[in-house]
Amino acid sequence: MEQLLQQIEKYKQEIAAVTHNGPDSTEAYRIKFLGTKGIVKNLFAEMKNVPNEKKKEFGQILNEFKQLAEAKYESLKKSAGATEEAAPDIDLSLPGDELPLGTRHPISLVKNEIIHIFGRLGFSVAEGPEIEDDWHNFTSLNLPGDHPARDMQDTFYIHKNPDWLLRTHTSSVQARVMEKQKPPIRIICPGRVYRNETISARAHCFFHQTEGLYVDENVSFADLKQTLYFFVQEMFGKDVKVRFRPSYFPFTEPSAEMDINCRICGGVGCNVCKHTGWVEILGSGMVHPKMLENFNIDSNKYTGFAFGMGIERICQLKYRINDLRLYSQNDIRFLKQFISAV
Ligand code: 2NL
Repeated sequence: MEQLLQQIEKYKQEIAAVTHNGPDSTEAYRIKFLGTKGIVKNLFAEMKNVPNEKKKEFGQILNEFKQLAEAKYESLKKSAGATEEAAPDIDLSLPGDELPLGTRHPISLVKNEIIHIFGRLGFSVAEGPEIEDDWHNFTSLNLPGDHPARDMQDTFYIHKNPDWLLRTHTSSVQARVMEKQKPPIRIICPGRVYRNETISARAHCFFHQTEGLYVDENVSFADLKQTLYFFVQEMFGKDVKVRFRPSYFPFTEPSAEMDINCRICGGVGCNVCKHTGWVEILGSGMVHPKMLENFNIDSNKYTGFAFGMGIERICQLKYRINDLRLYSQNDIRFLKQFISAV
């Protein structure tokens, strides 16, 4: 009996020292301890040699030992599973899957370029909400109630509250800046605007604009011309020719539109320049004094110029995109052409 107990203690130490070493060694362990001719079976066979009065005590010890041997076997099997999970059947030395990288949208490319060019002239970027109220989109900008730009046909109004609308231009952002900030003000306002138009190659219910505003002491029409001339030279190249034509905008006086010589046909005549050799790219003017006063800016002390341009139009001239619908159709064949543009 004493000998048997010593033997069991040795087996216990042996079991404790066994570690997981692959499926073969787990099976060897099972055969050695739990097999039909294994240690546990043999120890139970020794029961017949144990004196009757010790049988109960020995039986308990044997049962505990059997449980210990079985528990070890279960834990060896478990660690086998864990090892398999940790080492999935893949070859880590193979090259990875290629991730298809997106491209920047041409509108974003041109917008970023505009921001960069005006940034070098000290203009910062201002942004505002796309859902506006009547005051910021129209009234404060000198657009009287009967002005055609306020026409129901052009403006998307919000049903629940007709004082709210989708901004029709980004001038509303400038209005918000003038409300809060005193001159000097030198900002550009790029963003999406909405008009109730039938969608075609030449019109869309939303498009993008960049407007600009410079208000300070002694800002002149000469500053306006030179700023915009610098802009188109940077955008289209030093050889660009410009032309200013008198025009009308409700927020500026005097007002002018700026044309550049057609980048598509070089002046020979095409349908982008309507065979004139000139393409209109922006509207501009000196900020109407009445508007400065709307924002409590002293129009005797301060003057300013402002301008607005459609980003789609600049894009059309730069990348020869002649259908506005392409910008919002998300056709991958169109978008991936801009993969190398930054
Ligand atoms: C165009 C013409 C223009 C402005 C926008 C403006 C804004 C403020 C004050 C004065 Cl807050 N003017 N904006 C001025 C002249 C022309 O846009 O053809 N846009 C696409």
